[in-house]
Amino acid sequence: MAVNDHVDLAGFIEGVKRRNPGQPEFAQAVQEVAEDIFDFIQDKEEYHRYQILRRIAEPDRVVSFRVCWEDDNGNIRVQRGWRVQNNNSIGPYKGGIRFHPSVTESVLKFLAFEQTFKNALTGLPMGGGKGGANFNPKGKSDNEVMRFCQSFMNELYRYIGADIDVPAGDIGVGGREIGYMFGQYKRLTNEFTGVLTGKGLEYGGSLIRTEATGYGAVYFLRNMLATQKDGIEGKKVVISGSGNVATHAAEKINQLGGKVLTLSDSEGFIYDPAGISQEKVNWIKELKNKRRGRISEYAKEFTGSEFVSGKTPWGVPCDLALPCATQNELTGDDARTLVGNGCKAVSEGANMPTTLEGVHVFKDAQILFAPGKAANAGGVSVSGLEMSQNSARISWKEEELQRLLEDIMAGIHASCVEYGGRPGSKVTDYVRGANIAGFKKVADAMLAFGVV
Ligand code: NDP
Ligand code: 2IT
Repeated sequence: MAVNDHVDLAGFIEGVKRRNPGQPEFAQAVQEVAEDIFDFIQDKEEYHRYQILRRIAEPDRVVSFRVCWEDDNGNIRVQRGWRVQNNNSIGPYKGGIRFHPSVTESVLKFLAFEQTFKNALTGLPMGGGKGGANFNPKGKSDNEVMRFCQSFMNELYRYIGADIDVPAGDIGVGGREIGYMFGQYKRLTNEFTGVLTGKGLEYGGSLIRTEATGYGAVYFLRNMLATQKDGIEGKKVVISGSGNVATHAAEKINQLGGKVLTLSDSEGFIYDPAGISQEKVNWIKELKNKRRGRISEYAKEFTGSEFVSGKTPWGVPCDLALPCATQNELTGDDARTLVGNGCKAVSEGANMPTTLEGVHVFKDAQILFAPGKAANAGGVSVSGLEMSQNSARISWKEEELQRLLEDIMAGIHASCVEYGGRPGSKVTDYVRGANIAGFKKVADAMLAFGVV
């Protein structure tokens, strides 16, 4: 067989697995995209000839480095850090940094791959990247987190820059960590540029960046429901996670008249039949961001609620579901339970929270299902707007940013509808729509560059 003969989908996935041994998350993310792209490019010879999907699924580079730091007891600790620069065809690499003990090269490669399509969907000029370390910030003092962030940046600074690669937050990386990393970058380079997003408002951050991912996921949900002449008001909503994305999704659901029944963390979920009101969401933000506590404490604070240890919330009957914690937190069985309980729509606040089997269950049931690369793009969109503000050395007003965020989410929804039609399906296939619309933009830029 000549090297560039077309392989079928199974052969392609087989090759991805063979070239990336022990990287199941990466293979899963590529498969989810390839299932739609193979069909789309069937009659498009150029995409085959130039091996576009094969090239997008091979990161431009993966940098891995040692991160040493000293804990409060004087012990020397050694972690591993990475930056995956997946594709910069439509703009500088852009994507978050994750600090969590579960971080591996596979996880960051899947996230950087997904980010490439997500960023293309926003319509802003951003390529795809992701980074992180297998560092566990839980239980660490402020000083330990600071020393870790500084040591991480001592190596990362060589690979990033406002026009090269612009990291931001993700799991375990919020305003505090971005502050420490930006401070170290500035010290090392003697440069004040928009090299990170999610910065504090005092030093170049953008209004509504903190809220944008959770709010955006709910705007996307609202757009999907509107296609069925439905809305969020009066709906019962199940949300997982209790971090940045989950709490702001809960906040927006409350503002739009829905009732949030659950939130969770890695130890279990809380169920509050009275609804997790805005006042309660504020209490959780304080618990998580200031006291760095656990979600189980909620059940002790609010009578009538309960904490269910070691379980995810998908068994609680609901109209709408927003997985906002982490990858593969919603299995095929969970998806069948949700569908069986009459759930009408799912909007992924997290990246790849639904397993491939779960995605197929939602597609087959023809419920409204928004994949993370479309639904959670609000965060990186406002990051893109933060980059523009930094370049122009101005700060836009909140109203303007809110309007832009809603517009961008509506634009992504429209792109998914444009490319997500499926014969015999009564609803848009948002997975297919997002994959094809994101792919097309990056692929066409790559064709323009020739073979590089
Ligand atoms: P946070 O660190 O603020 O919160 C993460 C939440 O998810 C916590 O409640 C955490 O619980 C839970 N969680 C993390 N890992 C696991 C796990 N292995 N099993 C069960 N629960 C877990 O992160 P974010 O809210 O920022 O991120 C949540 C998701 O949203 C991620 O998938 C992220 O990639 C995605 N995302 C984030 C964006 C952003 O702007 N921040 C943008 C787009 C997507 P615990 O405290 O117990 O670890
Ligand atoms: O997954 C994501 O889109 C993020 N963690 C946000 C990335 C960013 O650059 O704001």
